[in-house]
Amino acid sequence: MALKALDYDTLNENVKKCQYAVRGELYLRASELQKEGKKIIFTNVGNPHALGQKPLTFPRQVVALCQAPFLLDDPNVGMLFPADAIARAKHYLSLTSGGLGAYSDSRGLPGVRKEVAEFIQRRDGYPSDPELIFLTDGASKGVMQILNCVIRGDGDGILVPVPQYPLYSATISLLGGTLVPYYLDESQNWGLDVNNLRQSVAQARSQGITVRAMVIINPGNPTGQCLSEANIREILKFCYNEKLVLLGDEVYQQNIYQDERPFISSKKVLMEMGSPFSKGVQLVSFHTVSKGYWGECGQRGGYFEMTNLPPRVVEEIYKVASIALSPNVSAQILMGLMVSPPKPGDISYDQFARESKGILESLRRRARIMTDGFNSCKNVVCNFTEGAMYSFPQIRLPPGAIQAAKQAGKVPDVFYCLKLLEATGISTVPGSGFGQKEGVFHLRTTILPAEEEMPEIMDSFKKFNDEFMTQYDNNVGYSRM
Ligand code: DCS
Repeated sequence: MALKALDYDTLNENVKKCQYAVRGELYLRASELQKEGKKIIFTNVGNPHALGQKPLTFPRQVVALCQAPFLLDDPNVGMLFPADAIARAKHYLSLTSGGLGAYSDSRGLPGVRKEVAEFIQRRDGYPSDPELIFLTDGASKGVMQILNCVIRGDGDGILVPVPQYPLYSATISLLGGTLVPYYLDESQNWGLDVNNLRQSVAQARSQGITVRAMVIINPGNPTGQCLSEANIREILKFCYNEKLVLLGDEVYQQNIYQDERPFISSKKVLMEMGSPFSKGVQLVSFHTVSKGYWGECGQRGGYFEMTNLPPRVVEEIYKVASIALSPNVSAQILMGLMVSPPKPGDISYDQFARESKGILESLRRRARIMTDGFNSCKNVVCNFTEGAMYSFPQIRLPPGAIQAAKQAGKVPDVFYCLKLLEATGISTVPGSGFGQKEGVFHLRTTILPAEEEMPEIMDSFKKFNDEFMTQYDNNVGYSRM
């Protein structure tokens, strides 16, 4: 039969190559099982509200009023909404060009971009220019826009940490670029060794690849490590020497569960380094409303800030953003609220502080419960989740299990995760979806299930795992560390 214009055989090859494990085979099987009536715990996506996290009250009040501005004219509005929420809704509506139903500028509302710049300035202690901040539909769209501007073809390489969040590998495939991996060191709590970077770049160059940019994810997904200031400085120096644009994915900056290394932004470290670095290194930093104690994934709000990009490049990025007309306006308002939340003395401050603190403290406890739970299991080792929303235990698979996976036509960690899903309803993502060293196996789970359900989930994991290990155990030839 003749091929259709758009048949699988005629599909863009880059689309076929692109893989996105977070919604891959495991997720599809979990959805099937759910339809069959099995209780599934979806820990495959960092989607806090889907696992029961309640939205923060104040921002939703403001957005609700912006969505339904006629409520502002209702004489009873003050009985349902606090005065500061009413005032903020009026403020944001005044920044729009016709409320939430009107497109904004393609870079986002100037008033919100100004609030983002003020936030960055307060956070880092260095000036930030609203003209260099673009609001986006989630951080994902920003990352895609910037990679689109960097990648000219398969001769262009992007340094990406392995393990990594597959937004990067998938987008690089889609855009026809080349992913240049650098490995994080599991035995050093997923630390980043600049010597590995040098080796990766040298190897890529020997294959004729022009390495153009480097991605860091801080705190890390799926690995959960928080970079030290010294490490970020080394990375920035490396980018300066090698002429690389640094893409700083900082979407988990609020999600920190240790006190030794508080979050420090790449922008702040760069500014502190002074000349020639502060004027020389090109940096694009990303943030979102999807993470932190907000967890507003479905709202799709994000921004990126550009440092040391020439005005003509910024103009071109604006042009490309303009093709999509406008980022989602209600999420721009949420972003405005995230960067300028209620302040001490405001009517809504106490409630806002109580809610956000409650979520963060619980996440910190959950990070601990998960890591300890995994480390109590047979043949499982797990670094502590210092930040972000994930636990990434290594599963040391016995040869019998690797053999059984082969027979089933599955990658070993996919085999393990499928068995886990069937036995317990826990839906995870196999480590192979993020990249890992050859012959080493992991899984990723979020730390997001409700705290009161955690002990039961970890018990059921342990029961499954220990039985699995006993079933396949013959005490020799384990997958290596
Ligand atoms: N960057 C990182 C490191 C992420 O983990 C995510 C989402 C994003 C960017 C994009 O988020 P938004 O587009 O929503 O701003 N993390 C996915 C994940 O691993 N699980 O859930 C979503």
